[in-house]
Amino acid sequence: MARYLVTGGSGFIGSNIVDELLHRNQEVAVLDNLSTGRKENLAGVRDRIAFHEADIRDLDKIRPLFQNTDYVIHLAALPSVPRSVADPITSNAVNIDGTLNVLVAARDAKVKRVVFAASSSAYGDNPVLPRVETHMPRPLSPYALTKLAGEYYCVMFTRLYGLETVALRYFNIFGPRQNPDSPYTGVLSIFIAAYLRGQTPTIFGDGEQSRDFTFVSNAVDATLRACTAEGAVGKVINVGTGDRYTLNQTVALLNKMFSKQVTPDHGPVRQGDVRESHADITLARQFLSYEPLVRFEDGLRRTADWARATLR
Ligand code: UD2
Repeated sequence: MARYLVTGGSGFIGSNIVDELLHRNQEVAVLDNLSTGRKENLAGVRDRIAFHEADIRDLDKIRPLFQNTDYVIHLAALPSVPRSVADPITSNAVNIDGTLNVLVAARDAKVKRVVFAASSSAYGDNPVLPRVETHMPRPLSPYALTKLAGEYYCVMFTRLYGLETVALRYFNIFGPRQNPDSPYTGVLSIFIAAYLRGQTPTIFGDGEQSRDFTFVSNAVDATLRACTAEGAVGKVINVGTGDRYTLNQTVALLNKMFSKQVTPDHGPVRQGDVRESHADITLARQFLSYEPLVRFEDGLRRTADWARATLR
């Protein structure tokens, strides 16, 4: 049994990782300030984990939590491109300063490895598709830049201090527990909630922007593999599916799934928005033996089932 510390473990991706770790009989501690994470996400496992309410911006407070830890899965962050455009200073403080604190605490506690949730947004408007990790990053938003800085810190900590790190560039993760009621959540959770509540979704732009929407269980699997995979240390690795869908295609799928004929409203293109996104997952296959097991349409169905059972 190994001991895992999951920062951001109350969040959407974090709580899914915690569930899987417990399923694998691992020991789990969660560090979360509950700013975007929710206690309900851990309600079913609360008595099986150690929960620490703390903010990664507070190094003195988080330091002791890293003692006797084998693996740190660092997900705590302020996600969202538009949030970062509205308030770049807070996104910077949490995502960059906070990540630096996590790395310092992990280094000093001599943890075996840190796996960092990086983001596909790092590629920005680089015109080449699919995205390969060697492509030049061209961040378009403060959020993208903060996630890229986090990766650079990870790679640097491996070189400078010998702390094992792996940075995973998650590509638009979606699935159960992605909160549709936050304005800064992922588009699919917003759209599914709109279908269920009889509301009209809004597409920002013409709907021809594309994403490599990745069901959360694929990201969970890749992340746990990254904790122990030999050869992944010091690397930046895409975690996606290798497929891409436009928002218009997504709406067509949802219309079919819900047997509706919804015509979305359209609004202006979001500032800092990426136009196309599509992962090359060769490195993940090579270094993590990763294979996306749940494809987009299946993931969409599972997410809709969850939303149906959960949402009001
Ligand atoms: C970025 C990253 C993603 C992750 C995420 C965290 C890219 C390509 N992806 O997601 O990997 O790090 O940030 O926040 O940068 N939209 C609508 N209507 C809505 C909501 C969104 O049309 O009601 C559009 C939005 O303008 C965008 C697309 O849907 O073109 C996806 O938006 P999102 O917020 O789900 O995720 P995105 O791509 O900013």
